[in-house]
Amino acid sequence: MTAPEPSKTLVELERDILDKNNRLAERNRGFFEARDILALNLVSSPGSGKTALLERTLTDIGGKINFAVIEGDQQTSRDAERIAAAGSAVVQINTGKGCHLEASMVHDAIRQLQPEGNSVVMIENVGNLVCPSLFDLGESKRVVVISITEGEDKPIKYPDMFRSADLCVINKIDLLPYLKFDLNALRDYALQVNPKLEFLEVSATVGTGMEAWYQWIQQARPSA
Ligand SMILES: Nc1nc2c(ncn2[C@@H]2O[C@H](COP(=O)(O)OP(=O)(O)OP(=O)(O)O)[C@@H](O)[C@H]2O)c(=O)[nH]1
Ligand SMILES: [Mg+2]
Ligand SMILES: [Zn+2]
Repeated sequence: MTAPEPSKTLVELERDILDKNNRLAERNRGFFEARDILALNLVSSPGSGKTALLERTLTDIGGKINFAVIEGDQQTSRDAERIAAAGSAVVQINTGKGCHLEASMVHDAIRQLQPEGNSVVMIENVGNLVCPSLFDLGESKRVVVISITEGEDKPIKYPDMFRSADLCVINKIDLLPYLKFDLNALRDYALQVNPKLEFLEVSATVGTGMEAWYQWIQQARPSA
């Protein structure tokens, strides 16, 4: 017996999903652009310190810049609770079995958050170095966070994520004395897949390098 002919191949189904996502992403982008909002999509493997980076950012410059945060995780509101404690408006999205945010989810979150004109919307994606790279959320810029406990070779193992990012934030540099980690090798690997990638080195918990991150945010804002 032969299997029934599927009406669409997997590749076609995947293309349909991505096409639909791209259309919705453009709507989100239009919303952000019309209001001079800087929207950042923070992507990384689990535990690189995305929420820690956001917490410190909100504490340090939340008084100067209007922030709104969208938190993506498979389960729990733990990150949203941390962000709320740091004083920002936040919406938590739980993706359940899903392993990335999609433009439609961000669209719903924007409706709830109603971010003000000229604000900065931080979208913390689900910790996953693979498929978040495929899904445009309508962000202005994509920021890949890598912590130095993950190894230098991640950019060449997960090239799509580093290729699609505008900025690479290297986090946990306070741990450099305890690890065998070659910062130059990480940069070289990342530049192999994306010669235009920018880099910042920070420690979200100690605070090292955060000033440069704040300057990068300021310069990326449409009003800058
Ligand atoms: N030493 C050190 N630890 C850090 C730093 N940033 C974050 N951490 C720790 O790393 C762990 C994970 O941090 P989170 O901010 O939860 O990471 P995340 O990327 O938001 O994690 P997911 O949302 O689960 O993907 C926590 O124990 C943090 O305290 C840093 O700069 N230095
Ligand atoms: Mg987090
Ligand atoms: Zn996924």
